[in-house]
Amino acid sequence: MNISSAIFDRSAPDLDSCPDESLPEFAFIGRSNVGKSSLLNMLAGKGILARVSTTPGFTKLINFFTMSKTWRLVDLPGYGFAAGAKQESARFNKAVARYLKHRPNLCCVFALLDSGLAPQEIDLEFVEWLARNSVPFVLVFTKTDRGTPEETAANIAAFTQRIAGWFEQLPEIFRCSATTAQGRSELLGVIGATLDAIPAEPELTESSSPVFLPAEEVEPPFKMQVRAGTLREENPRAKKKLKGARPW
Ligand SMILES: Nc1nc2c(ncn2[C@@H]2O[C@H](COP(=O)(O)OP(=O)(O)OP(=O)(O)O)[C@@H](O)[C@H]2O)c(=O)[nH]1
Ligand SMILES: [Mg+2]
Repeated sequence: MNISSAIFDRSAPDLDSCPDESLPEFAFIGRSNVGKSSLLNMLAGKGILARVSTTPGFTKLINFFTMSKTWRLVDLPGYGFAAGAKQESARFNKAVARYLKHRPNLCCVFALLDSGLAPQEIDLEFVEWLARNSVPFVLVFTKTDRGTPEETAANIAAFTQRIAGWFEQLPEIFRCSATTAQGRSELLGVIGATLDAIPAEPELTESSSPVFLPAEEVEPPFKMQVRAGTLREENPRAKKKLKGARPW
C-alpha cells in the first residue's frame, strides 16, 4: 500500500478533543517503551512523525496522524508506567480506555508486545480487556531485531499458550522491527484490507434528493472490522477479575 502523505493532526487529552470521526483509524497501544511511536514512524515511512524516547511514558496524549488524507494512525500513551503525577497518569489512562471503547471509527488496534520478554501479566490482562470490550485488535511483537529468531519464537509461543485457553479463535500475530522494517508490508496489508472492506458511500445523483433518517437509524460511517479472536464464554478468569475494570 502506498502512503502519499503523512501529516500530524493533533494531540488530544481526552475523547472530546479528538478529531471528527470521518476517517478510519488504526491505533498503537502497549506498555511504555514497547515501541509504539517507533512502529508508527516505520509504517508511515516518512521520517520522524511521532517522537521516540528511551524514557518510558514519553507519549502522554492521544496523537493523530492523517495518512494519504484518507485514514489515520493514532499513537496512544503506554500503560504500565507509574512515574509522573499519579492523578495525571490516571486521567490519561481513562482517556485511552474511553477512546478504545467508544471511538466508532477505530478500525483496528495494534496491541504491541516486546518480543524479547516472556509473557508479562499486565500485557495478558490488557489483551483480555481488549477482547472483552470487543475492541478489534491484532498482536504485534516488536523489536524482533534484538533477539535471535529462536528467542522471539519462544516468547511468542509462551504468550500464545497463555491466552489460547481464553479464545475460540486466536487474534492474528505479527512480528515487527522498527529498525529492520520487518512486518511493515504485513501491517500495511492489514490496514489496506480493512480500508478496502469499508463500503463506499453511495453517491448522490442530481435526481436523488437526500433522505434524512431519524438519528437512531443512522449507521456509523463504517462498521468496525472484528479481527480479534473471540473470547470463550466460560472463561472463569475473566468473570472473576474483569468487570469492565481497566487492568492498567
Ligand atoms: N532495537 C530496536 N529498538 C526499538 C525498536 N522500536 C523501538 N525501539 C527503541 O525503544 C525505545 C522506545 O521506543 P518508543 O517508540 O518511544 O516506545 P513507545 O512505546 O512509544 O514508548 P512510550 O511513548 O514511552 O509509551 C526507543 O529507544 C526506541 O529507539 C525496534 O524495533 N528495535
Ligand atoms: Mg511513544
